[in-house]
Amino acid sequence: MAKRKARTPEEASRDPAAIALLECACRLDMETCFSRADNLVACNIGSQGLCCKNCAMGPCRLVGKAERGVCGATVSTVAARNFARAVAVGASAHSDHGRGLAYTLLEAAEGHAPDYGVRDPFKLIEVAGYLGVETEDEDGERRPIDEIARDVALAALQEFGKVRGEILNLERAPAKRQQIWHDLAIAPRAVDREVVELLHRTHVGNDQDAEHILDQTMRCALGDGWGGSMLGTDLSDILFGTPAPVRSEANLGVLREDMVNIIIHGHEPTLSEMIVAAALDPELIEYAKSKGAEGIQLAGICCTANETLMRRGVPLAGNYLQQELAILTGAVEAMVVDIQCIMQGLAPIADRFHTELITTSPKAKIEGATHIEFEEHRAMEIAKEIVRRAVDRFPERSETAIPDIRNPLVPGFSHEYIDYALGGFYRSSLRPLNDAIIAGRIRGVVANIGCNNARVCHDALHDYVVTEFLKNDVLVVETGCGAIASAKMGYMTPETALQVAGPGLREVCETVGIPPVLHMGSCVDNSRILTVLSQMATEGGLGEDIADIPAVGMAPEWMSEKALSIATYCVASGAYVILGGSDGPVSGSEKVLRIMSEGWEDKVGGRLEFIEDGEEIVRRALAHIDEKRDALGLAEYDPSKWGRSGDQRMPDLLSVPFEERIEAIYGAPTS
Ligand code: SF4
Ligand code: MSK
Repeated sequence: MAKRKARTPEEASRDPAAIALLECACRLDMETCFSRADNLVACNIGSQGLCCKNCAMGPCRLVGKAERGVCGATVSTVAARNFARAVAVGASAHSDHGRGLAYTLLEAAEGHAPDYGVRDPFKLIEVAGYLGVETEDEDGERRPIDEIARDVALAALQEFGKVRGEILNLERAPAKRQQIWHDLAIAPRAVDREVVELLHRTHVGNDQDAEHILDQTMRCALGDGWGGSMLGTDLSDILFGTPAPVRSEANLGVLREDMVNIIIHGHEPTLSEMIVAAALDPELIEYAKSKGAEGIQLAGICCTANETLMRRGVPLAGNYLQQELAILTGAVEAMVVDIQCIMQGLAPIADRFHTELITTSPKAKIEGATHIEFEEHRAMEIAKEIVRRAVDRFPERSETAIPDIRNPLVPGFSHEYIDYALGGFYRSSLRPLNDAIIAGRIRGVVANIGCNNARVCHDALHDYVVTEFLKNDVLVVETGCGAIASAKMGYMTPETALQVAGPGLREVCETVGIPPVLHMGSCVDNSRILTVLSQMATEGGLGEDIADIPAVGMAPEWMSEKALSIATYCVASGAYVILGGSDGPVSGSEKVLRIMSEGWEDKVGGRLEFIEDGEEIVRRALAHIDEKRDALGLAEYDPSKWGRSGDQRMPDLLSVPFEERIEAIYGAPTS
């Protein structure tokens, strides 16, 4: 098997905690995804989207003189179909997550899941409005919350398979955007229907026009963004609370030598919320003490981490490429996983330590792991059982290698909180953000999202592009593993603005007291970014559509099919999106690359590009932001106009310990 030269730890990651553990892996002669990426050279044909295995006459590899498959399918058809299938899978993953939350809300509202309830009734009422659920009875009295919750859950479930009509949340987009979708006939009807139709179209002998396949790909992805994912976010907020700033820490140094460490990993907040509660149970803490530990420490990986961080302040152990490394610390008693982005490589590594790998979802078992299936109606009982099992492992722990590396952060920027931060309770609005962009204090907005990829130096592209955008007065909003990368860099505290941000962005961050990089949540929470962009477009002064705003979306280290779905729904919503780290999955077809860039720009105002190099990503993103500013008739970006109004107390705050700094900015913590 072809191999490439093994990278040194410093070449494989730019995160010092990851580097320390990669050195540890070398010493212990343990395989990780980093070494597997070195040992396994990616298939050059598949990586360009040129291999079709949609029927048993293939696989057909369209390279060299082979311009058509056995059935006659062309390079562009094959590349478009491969991309479409990936988007269908990504959209399914997000949307099935959203559907799961609708069932949890239904069970809770009907009294079958006593450990859950409506945590945010205001959000429930708001979402009821979007889904056409009455919140008052015939006499104008507020209906009981559980009744509204049940009807909201049922209305949400309808969105997946309704017989007629369109996804209701589309009406949350600017009017101009809705018109574009309708004119092009790409407004999604029901989430499941668009996925099924897209897969159907890619069957052998069906849709064989790349542009036509990609139109349905946009429709399917829109069903994810404005359907499944948006419902996932809304229903999570209803069940577990709408995020607001909390304080926490990020990186593997959050693991504790003297405590039982439990890592929660995956995507759904349903079980992890219960584990957070179970870990605070005095009886279980006493039980941990009886085994020689000081207590129980939870930490998260991937988007389960982001969900519990945003609402409960549970610290981040790390992002996607750190899951195996967490176990390598030797300090993890249990890694509890649910769905998505969970490496099968965890099982052999857990086997070498005392760590119990516990799968919990009926949708995701891993050979070699303990499976404790999660059931909503006895959620807390199961969560306690899992915590107890972790505690039982503590006495088996031997040598540990926890890197003493962690950074403070303030996450929790739901779109509701951003409104509040900018305008206060009485006039919450995005007006100050629009005004700052119009004036040129903020040059534009970048949404930096998405994964890590073992073939790209871990966190290096995230860190590079975010640093450059901050220096250039670009406000950065983040979700997913990109957000975790910035958290580990220390970019998510308000005082970061003083050290890194350009002069205009710094003024805004000082005035409002926000970090220059806003953590907006998990992968499904990219729907929060759609909401912010829609609000910015309707607020006034920045055009009338998402396509008019000086904003760019990017996933510089993407790897998952979900990232392709996110990218596609953002483009179909009018955004310019860059996927980094490689030439992209359709690089074998010039025609498909053109359809996704110029073609989509003509149709929907957004474009998708694949750019390997960080400097080029930044250059094109800034050029796009400046072009949009110009088209809006805004002042040319000129940083020399800003930066003379700094709050002199802020530098002083930098000299006091983190806890006191945060308290000075956000007030005393609530228990
Ligand atoms: Fe080959 Fe056509 Fe079958 Fe694809 S669908 S494997 S191109 S014969
Ligand atoms: S977890 S999809 S690696 S962002 Fe949402 Fe991270 Fe990408 Fe998974």
